Amino acid sequence: MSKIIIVGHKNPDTDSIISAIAAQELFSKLGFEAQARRAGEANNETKFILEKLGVAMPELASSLNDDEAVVLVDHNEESQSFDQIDYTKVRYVIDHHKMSIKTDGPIFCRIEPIGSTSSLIAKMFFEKKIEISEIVAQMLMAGILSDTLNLTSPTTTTDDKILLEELNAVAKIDAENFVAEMFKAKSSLEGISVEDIIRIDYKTFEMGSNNVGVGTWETTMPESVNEKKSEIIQALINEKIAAKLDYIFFMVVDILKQNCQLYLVGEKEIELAARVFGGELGEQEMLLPGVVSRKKQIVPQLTEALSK
Ligand SMILES: [Mn+2]
Repeated sequence: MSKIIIVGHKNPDTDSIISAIAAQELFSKLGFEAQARRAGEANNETKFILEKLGVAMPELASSLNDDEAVVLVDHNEESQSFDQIDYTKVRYVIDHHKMSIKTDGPIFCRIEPIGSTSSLIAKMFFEKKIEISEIVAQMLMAGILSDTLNLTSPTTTTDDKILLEELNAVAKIDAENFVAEMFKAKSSLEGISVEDIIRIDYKTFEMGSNNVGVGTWETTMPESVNEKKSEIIQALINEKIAAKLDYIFFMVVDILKQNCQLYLVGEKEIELAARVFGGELGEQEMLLPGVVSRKKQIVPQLTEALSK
């Protein structure tokens, strides 16, 4: 039997790393030789969770051997996969983003509009009646709480809430306390450069004929990021030029106040944001009350406007 490599997206967030580790347990218990990998440096929140639970960070994904097949978690867009991936080796996709994969033959595919990929992995454990270890149950709870911003993001579904309760029957954690510690770690700028702030949760998208970069920084302390705003804008401009992007945006998401300051690096971005979101314009930024989700509240709206 071939070996399977399970990997999330580049610039991995907590959900991307945790769903890979949990899927490793799932596929191992289903009889596969499975290994979780990561497609980049983990963020401070993910490092905090794995350290707290005593779980090793997966190794970086690298070139695939001939006998290795791939399970993609938390993404399916080729531009978001690790650089050395060979898409002909993808056998399974488990994801909660829009489908953009094209394959030569049939593959297994589980995509649902649900709050996190961790929720989907939990669902698969329960559906297949496979026992979840306490530590994986704890990790999956962290993955759900992280990706749904403690069940406040508009991406949150009833399933996510039910799955959290089912998981906690095994995990037995104080979720409120845990999530407060997670968000504190997520908001920490310790050891984080301006380039890191942009890169840590950054994705590029094809919107019509445009290449668009959208970075996010979720925080309970937006002031600490705003202090570096001019440096961040300059770094975004550099990235826009280096990656030959048509537009670049950056969201500073206030997890507690549930809003987003959308940084706007130039006239093009200001014009587009005014047209699409129509929020209150400040100095190279727009305040968007109630907006916290790139996937649901930013990317579809920009894509629609740029596809006309
Ligand atoms: Mn996710």
